[in-house]
Amino acid sequence: MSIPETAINARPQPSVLTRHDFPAGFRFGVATSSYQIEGAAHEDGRGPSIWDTFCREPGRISDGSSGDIACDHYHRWPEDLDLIRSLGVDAYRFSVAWPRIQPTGSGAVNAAGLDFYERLVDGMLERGLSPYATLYHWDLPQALQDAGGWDNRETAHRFAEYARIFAERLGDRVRSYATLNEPWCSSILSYQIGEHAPGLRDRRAALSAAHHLLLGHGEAVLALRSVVQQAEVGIVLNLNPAYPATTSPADAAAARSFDGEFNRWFLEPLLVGEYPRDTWEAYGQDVPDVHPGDLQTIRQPLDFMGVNYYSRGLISASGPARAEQSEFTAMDWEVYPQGLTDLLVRLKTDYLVPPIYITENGAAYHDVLEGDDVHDTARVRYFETHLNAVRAAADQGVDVRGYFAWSLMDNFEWAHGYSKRFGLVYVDYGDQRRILKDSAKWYRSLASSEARDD
Ligand code: IFM
Repeated sequence: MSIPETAINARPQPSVLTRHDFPAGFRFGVATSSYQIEGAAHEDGRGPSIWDTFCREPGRISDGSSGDIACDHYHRWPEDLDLIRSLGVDAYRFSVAWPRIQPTGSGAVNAAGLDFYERLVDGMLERGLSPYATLYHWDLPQALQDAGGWDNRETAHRFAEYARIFAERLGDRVRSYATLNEPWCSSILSYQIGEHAPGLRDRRAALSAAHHLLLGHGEAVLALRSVVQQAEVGIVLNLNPAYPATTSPADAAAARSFDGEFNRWFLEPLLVGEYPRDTWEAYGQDVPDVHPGDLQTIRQPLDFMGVNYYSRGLISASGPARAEQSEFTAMDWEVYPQGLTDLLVRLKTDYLVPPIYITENGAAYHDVLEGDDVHDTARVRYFETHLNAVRAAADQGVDVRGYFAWSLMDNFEWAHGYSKRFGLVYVDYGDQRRILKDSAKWYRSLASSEARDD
């Protein structure tokens, strides 16, 4: 869809949404992840991760880059926390790099790694920001990959051990823990589709990885709760609601099958304690080796469910379809805010779902830096329409507690390198300057609006 010239030239407008449009106590935040922003890949005892390895393999990353330097957040974190504070938000969702804490994924702990996250968390608390920690956002220690990665059941146990180590040090200051970010990506996208590290194309290995990720989640929940009595523990899923492209029964069946593989394969073990039967049968010989007791371990009571929403799946019997009349982002993802309302209402209707946080939502666009400005009108509209979608779900009784914009700043977008910009804040990778886009100013006007007092 083309955007009118007048909209392109418009100057930043404050948000018409305010905190009063959301439930009492609703939290606004921004999100990032370790490998995407930290850089300092070889400093202070950090061990190599699967992404360090993957980035060095020719052809894996579209611009040939890596997270070696990224946004240099490892060194610039005080300014970055000041920046977050200046946006008026309540909370910061960050992730912890496992190879900084345990360089080989097991055994010896690297004190300098824990020290870094302690400084970071203390810095948040000093600025009045609540830390929302994610323990695994894809940077698996390479040594564990060498032993089979998530295809190896042992990795689940190692993950729980690492979660315990982190909580023993930071548990007096970090209350909110998400175990995993988007296990669909770290299993299917990484072991079956081959687009993410370790870049395999093996469905059996992918389903085994997904099972061990979920098992690691369950074991980590137990470990976290045993260390931090007040812990609020959850998991973050990327959910992609599926819509049939037409009213034909064949498209409806295809959409149901997509939903099984993408959404229910993760939701149901976590919330029901079973894999979805239709999808299990469709996977045939490739299903994972589930040991007695695994599903009980996986189905831990959760304090929250993190939902990452970007777009919907429009599905036909012959594969993904495209709604040509729609607007698409620079990722070629359809802008479809109604999907977020539908998804949230469905989670409430179909499952005994815990309170929900939107842990990621945002869009990449082709931003243009003009002096000290980026007039990212389309991104402002994306945030506004999706926040309205969250509000609509809350009005329908969904217990949604907060919203984290993805992302605080432009960063390393995995296989796309630095070619896709998701930030509220523009990063000039030449000199690491941070420049507020119009969307950051818009979000600030919302987050800085007067809080509800009921
Ligand atoms: O950048 C990623 C993030 O790491 C996980 N969720 C989706 C984002 C955009 O692709």
